[in-house]
Parts: sequence; C-alpha cells; structure tokens
Amino acid sequence: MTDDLFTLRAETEAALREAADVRAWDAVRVGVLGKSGTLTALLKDLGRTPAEQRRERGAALNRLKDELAAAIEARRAALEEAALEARLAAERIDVTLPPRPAPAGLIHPVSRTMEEMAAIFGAMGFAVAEGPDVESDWHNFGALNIPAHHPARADHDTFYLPPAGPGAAPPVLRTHTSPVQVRSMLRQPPPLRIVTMGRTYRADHDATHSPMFHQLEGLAIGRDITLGHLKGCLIDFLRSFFGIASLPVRFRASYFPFTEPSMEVDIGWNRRTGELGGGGDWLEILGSGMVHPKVLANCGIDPAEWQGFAFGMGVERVTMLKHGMADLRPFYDSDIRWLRHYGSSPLAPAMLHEGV
Ligand code: 2NL
Repeated sequence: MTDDLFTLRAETEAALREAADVRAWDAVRVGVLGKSGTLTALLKDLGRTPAEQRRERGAALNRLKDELAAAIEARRAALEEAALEARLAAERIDVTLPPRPAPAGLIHPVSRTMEEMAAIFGAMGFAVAEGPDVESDWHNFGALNIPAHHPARADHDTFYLPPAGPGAAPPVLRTHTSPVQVRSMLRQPPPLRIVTMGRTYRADHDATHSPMFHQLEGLAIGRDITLGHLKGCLIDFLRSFFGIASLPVRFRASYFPFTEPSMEVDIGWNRRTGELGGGGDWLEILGSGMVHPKVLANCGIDPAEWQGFAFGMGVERVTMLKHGMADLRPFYDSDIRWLRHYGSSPLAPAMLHEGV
C-alpha cells in the first residue's frame, strides 16, 4: 500500500472516531465512498496510473475500499447502539412507584344526605323501603286520607299521566314518598319501622321549588308508640344530622290530612348569619304527627290495636341548610365546578357524630 492510501486510511479512521452522531458519521461516509468521495476519486484515477503499477494499485484500492466500508459500517452500529442506550437510560421508569391519584367521581350532595339519613335512622332500627315513582291515585292520595276534591290536593300541583282506560283514575308522579310507606303497611304486618327516600314530583318551578325533588319520610308502627317516641326520635336525628349536640328543637301544632295530631318541627338558628344552633330564631325543618286512624285502617292495620308516628322532610332543603347553600337550582344543573365544590369523596364514610 502506498503512502497516500495509508494516509487516507488513517484520516478516515480518525474522522470516524470523531463522528459523535449519525449525521457526522454520514458526512464521513459520503466524503470517502460517495460519488465525489476521496476513495472514489482514486478509483477513477486508476486509468492514469502507469500500466505496470495499475494492477497492484487496483488491488490495493479495492482492499482499502472493503476495509473502510467495514470500518464505516462498524461505526454506524456503534453509534446506533450508543443512541439506544442513551434513550433507554433517559426513558427509564420506576414501576414500583405508587400511582398518581386518578381524578374520581364524587357523590352528589343529595345522595350524600340520603346516605347519612339511612345511616342515622338505620342505627335507630329503621329499614329502608323503596317504591315506584309512578303511582296510582289511591296510593298517593286516597290511602292517605286525601280523597278526590279534598282541598289538600290543590297544594300538591300533581303531574297526572294518561289513564289506563276510559273512566280509570289517571296515574300520578308521586307527590311525596308516602305511597311507599302505604305499600309497606299493606305488604307486611306491624310492628313496622321504615324510612323511605327518593324522587318526588310537583308541577312547581321557581328559585326555591324544582318540579323534581327528594323527600325522606319515616314511619314507626307499634302497639305502644307515642308522641314521646316521635319527639325523641326526631330530636336525636336532627342533632346527629346537623352535628350539633345542643341544637334547639321545637314542636308546633299543625295540620296534615294523614296525621292527627300533627306537628311541625323547628330548629334553632340565627336568621341574620344563617348559622344553625343558638341565635334565638326558629326555622321550620320538617312535618310530623301520629298516623291518622283512617290511614292505618286504609292500609289494613287495626287502629284499635296499633298506632304510630310519621314524619317527612325535603332532602334538598336540609342539605342546603347543613352546608350553607343559597340556591336550589344548581342541584340539577350538572355544573362540574359546583359538583366538585359540594360533592364528597366516595371513599370518605358518611359523617356520623358520636355522643349525640
Ligand atoms: C312535610 C310533611 C309529613 C308524613 C309526612 C306520613 C306517611 C304515612 C302516614 C302518615 Cl304513610 N304520614 N307522612 C306525615 C307528616 C308529615 O311530611 O313537610 N314533608 C316535606
């Protein structure tokens, strides 16, 4: 091999060593083996080599060409491997790290309140009863001592549905959860201790009324159930639900067609600040009474042998009071900001207050 070929080999090997990435490596390859590369030029010049040296020169050039092609290929493989190693090192992850907390759905305040109510009344021995949203006129009104043309019907703004046939009473969207309790009394003999929660419907819509809202009702039937049991049960419930052990509770005579006597229940609050508890003002929170003997009889229970108490309240209303919410309408707007603010984690247990 002649000096110029030694030099070309040494220079190419040095250039390959210096090529730090595939771009630099390709420049070396093109500079040597490309169309205008140094080695290509030497091969083209072979014709001008004197005839007696041409054979040896040609063989030397071809050997060098193979040698450099191998060196170039080896460098490419080395560069690619180094690039892969660097990428693997950079993209390494620790699969033993705990996962980031995933955003989860939240419990709607109405559901949360109903869960808390079921827990509190459950602790007092009440079972949860459920029933249909579409009711017969009799289950929603008749059984509850509200016959046709009774003035109390006017208060209920009832949604009537198409009747099953000519002359049949139109079914209704239940205006309260009482028909669920009527069905429970008809289905199982006393004694009975149930609460029922769910959707109710009234054709009424403004800032404080929604055509669909939720009610909780309770019913306890026994041989010796008295007004004293009603008062103790509701005082305990209200103090537990609002988390205020000393919450003032007041019972005030009222009227419902399905209870006699009937009582509305007020809790203490501060009208100016909206704070529950002391403050000297009273706020109506629920209705209650001793189940009317006619209602017991309508539901197949002998009023000479059995008596009981019942009560009802609005779920949205007590939720708003508990959490200081001003407006009813956002309950049904599905605004994700409101839901995130007022929703609660499904992982947090229903908050129950001990020692109340
Ligand atoms: C209110 C008042 C009340 C009842 C609901 C009831 C149910 C049966 C028999 C007798 Cl099956 N009474 N429920 C009793 C008194 C009051 O609700 O202000 N609700 C929002």
